[in-house]
Amino acid sequence: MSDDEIILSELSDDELVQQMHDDLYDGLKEEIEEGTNILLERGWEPYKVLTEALVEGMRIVGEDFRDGILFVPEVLLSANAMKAGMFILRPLLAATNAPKQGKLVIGTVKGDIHDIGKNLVGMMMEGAGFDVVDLGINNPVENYLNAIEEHQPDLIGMSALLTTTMPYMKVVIDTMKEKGIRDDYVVLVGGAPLNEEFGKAVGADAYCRDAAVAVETAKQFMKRKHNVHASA
Ligand code: B12
Repeated sequence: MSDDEIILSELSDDELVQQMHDDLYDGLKEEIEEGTNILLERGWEPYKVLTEALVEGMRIVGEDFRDGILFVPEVLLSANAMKAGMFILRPLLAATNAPKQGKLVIGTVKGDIHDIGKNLVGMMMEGAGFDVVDLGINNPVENYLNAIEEHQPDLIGMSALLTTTMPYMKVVIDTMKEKGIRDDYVVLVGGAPLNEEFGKAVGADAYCRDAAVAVETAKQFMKRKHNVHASA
């Protein structure tokens, strides 16, 4: 072992989180797994590990990708490392014994293969007591319609990370309108290039900035739904 090799378990919490940002940047999957486990062993809440070590690391990757410092192959490695960390956290986030809330069908829209944010929303929703049907990436409108028919969800979630794919959300919502089923479901949309205004423009019920907001918003809609049923 060389003198300058870093032993993750010997770092302080702050140093370790910093190191994990670097390791995520360098796409080092095993180091991310190890760092995630160390923070958990030190008593960190899974959500804190997720946001402070992983999501923040990916934010930095995103900046350098945007600025042309990192390229697709490198970002793919970062994404794989991030997913390895998320894989460890997923069962912990899901094991909260939250009361059953409802069902969500979620997918990334057609033409778009970004799935980290969608997966994260799915994980957090599971943790909050929702059943989650994950349609994966690159979903044409038919996939959403088939899933609606098969799973009878309460909520539909659509994710898009590209300015070129986000308009497809309107295609899905408009098709639901044409079929007369739009108002039977709560439609949530999200993804880095979206905003509140866009959510309104495509006819979604809500745009959610991040997974935590998605959970809160979904819960509120479920509460409203129950109240409507109770007073009907
Ligand atoms: C990782 C990444 C990739 C990876 C994806 C790996 C994977 N499995 O997902 C790879 C390398 C494959 C990739 C490819 C490309 N990418 Co890319 N990618 C990114 C990057 C760096 C990070 C995205 C990410 O995972 N963020 C972390 C997660 C946690 O955040 P999030 O996705 O925003 O999700 C949160 C919220 O938005 C919200 N949310 C998300 N979805 C949903 C859904 C619902 C229902 C709700 C309620 C909430 C919600 O909650 C999430 C959790 O808090 C972004 C940079 C950025 N700023 O976003 C670029 C970025 C999105 N990519 C970009 C580009 C251009 C591309 C490519 C076209 C590059 C190329 N030349 O090939 C391809 C497109 C491929 C395709 N057809 O989809 C651009 C898009 C620019 C634009 N204006 O459209 C960005 C912004 C980078 C940049 N600035 O240039 N990319």
